[in-house]
Amino acid sequence: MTLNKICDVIKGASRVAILPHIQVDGDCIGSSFALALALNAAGKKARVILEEQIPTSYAFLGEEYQFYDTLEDADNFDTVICLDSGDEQRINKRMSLLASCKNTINIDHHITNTKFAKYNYIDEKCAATGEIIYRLITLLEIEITKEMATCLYVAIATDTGGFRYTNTTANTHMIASELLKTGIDIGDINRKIFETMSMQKLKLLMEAGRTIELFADGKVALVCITRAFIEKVSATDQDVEGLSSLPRQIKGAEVGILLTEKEDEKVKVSLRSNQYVDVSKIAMFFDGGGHQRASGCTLFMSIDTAKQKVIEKVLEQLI
Ligand SMILES: [Mn+2]
Repeated sequence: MTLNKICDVIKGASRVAILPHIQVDGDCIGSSFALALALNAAGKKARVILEEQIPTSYAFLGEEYQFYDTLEDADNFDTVICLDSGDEQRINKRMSLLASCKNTINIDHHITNTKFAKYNYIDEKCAATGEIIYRLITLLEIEITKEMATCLYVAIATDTGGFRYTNTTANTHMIASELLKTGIDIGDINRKIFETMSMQKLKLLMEAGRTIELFADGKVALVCITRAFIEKVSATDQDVEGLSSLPRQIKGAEVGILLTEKEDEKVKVSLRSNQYVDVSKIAMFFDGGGHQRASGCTLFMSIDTAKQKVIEKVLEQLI
């Protein structure tokens, strides 16, 4: 499937639902808002449909969205576009919108994407789905406004860790360069997305420091955040989200693991690696997915059992 074909399908669309994945991150929400702005500028009726609140750090990107639970005209879309979502679980309840829709499109950059839509465009060479959306808007010959550029910049900057991760390419910088030409305020954007944290997040960071454990001569670093602690400090999912890159920052660590107890017997596992361990293999073993350097899965067991199982698998991959 080429991006030109996706472009043709979108040109024929009139009422479009845009679906970012659950556990909203900067890439999926930035890509979704940018595409909605672009399609609406082209005279279509596009709406971003969510299942949960947007993390406060991304709230400045826009308010033009609707919650799935309050949707009344669910059958009214002729096209549904899923963004940055590796599998159906990431679309969750909103998969019902795909069932009743003529044209379904899936645009993503996860190598593990299950191609669950009618039209799938997956480019794993792109650092962010935002890069693909930039190309798509350009192909559609829609002028990229400052507002769209802000959304796309957030998408790309967050998935590349501020253009620091190795997924960043020359093309990533070329796109960023084009976005900057629209006059976006990168100082303000970067402060909002990278240099602002809630008090709850700071408390989580301190807890992470307290619970950290090292394995394999420090090559593996693990942090556990329990439900009880999350409740004690009234932390939200978004407060927990940003902790995943912390353990692998310890000097000597190759793999960093964050275990978050979501509910009793439900543990979210975030895996990150620095140089050579392909953590997507570990995530896929546990029915999760992701990239070589960043992936995740959910285990339905106690946090202690999850810890043992994940450590065992990570140590296997280390050899
Ligand atoms: Mn992404």
